[in-house]
Amino acid sequence: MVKENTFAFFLGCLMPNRYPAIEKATMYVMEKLGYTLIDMERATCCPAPGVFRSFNKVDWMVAGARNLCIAEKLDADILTVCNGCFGTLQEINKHLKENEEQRELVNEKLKLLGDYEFKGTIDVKHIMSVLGYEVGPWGIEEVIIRKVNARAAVHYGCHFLKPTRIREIESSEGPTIVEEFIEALGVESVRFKEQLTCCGAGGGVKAYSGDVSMTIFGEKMKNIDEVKPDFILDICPFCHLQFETGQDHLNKNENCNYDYPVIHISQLVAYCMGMDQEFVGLQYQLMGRDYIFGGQEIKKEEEAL
Ligand code: 9S8
Ligand code: 9S8
Ligand code: COM
Repeated sequence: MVKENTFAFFLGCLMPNRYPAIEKATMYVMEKLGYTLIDMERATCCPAPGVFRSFNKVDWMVAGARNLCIAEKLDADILTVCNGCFGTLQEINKHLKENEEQRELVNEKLKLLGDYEFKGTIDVKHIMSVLGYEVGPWGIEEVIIRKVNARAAVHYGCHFLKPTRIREIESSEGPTIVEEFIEALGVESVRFKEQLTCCGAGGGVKAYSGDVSMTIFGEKMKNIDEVKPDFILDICPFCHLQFETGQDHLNKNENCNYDYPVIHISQLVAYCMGMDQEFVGLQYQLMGRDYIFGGQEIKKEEEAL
């Protein structure tokens, strides 16, 4: 039995190295919601699904299973805030639970790495599904102290939803989990053309060809710009990186003039729960545009659950 209301917090690579504010915001949110987060000592890259899996599926599974074993030893389900990490760990976990032959193969190789054996005792969760399905829009309303009065372009990213058969999140073609949740925070989601396509970073594309990645991203930004949102909301640090650095790239090289704040779901929720803009990392993302998050104060911090 895994520990209740406890997660082994899988950091991945990007968040701790590039976006510590997302990490801090996640810890703030989860702790305020009554969850305990445990560090996963000696965890490595998940490894990134679009990159490692494409080269060697067995090695990808072994390295991923090693991370899963760390959480198994902690008796806790894994929490990730990244689509890529979720994609890898959820898929390997499911695959090895269901497939004895592959489990034996991976366990043989795991022995070479030390005291690791995949048993299949835990689950892997993305923070968006914890917020959307377990806490729920109904539950979050009780704990927020301010609502944001703004329109967001929601970017789901690929690995959270697909492959549908493996993820089992909800409809991968018409998802509503993010929209329904952020409505409770006072955020209106504005639909835009080809909303569910890739940001252009994943699948090794950004590393292999910056140009191709920016062509895909340029289309995405054009579609977002058509609906003029107040900010872009993501649920994945890699998409986050693409939206942040990609806008600068397009401005410098393609004569664009984009300046949309990019905000991860953890940051948005932390802000609504009362975390200081400065700590949540938003003073940087918003670049002085406090008004976006001015919002209405709905209750005092002491009154929130
Ligand atoms: S780990 Fe290494 S590159 Fe990354 S952030 Fe999310 S996907 Fe998993
Ligand atoms: S979209 Fe396509 S592969 Fe991915 S999830 Fe995050 S990065 Fe952006
Ligand atoms: C994207 C991860 S979040 S990967 O580049 O597809 O591996």
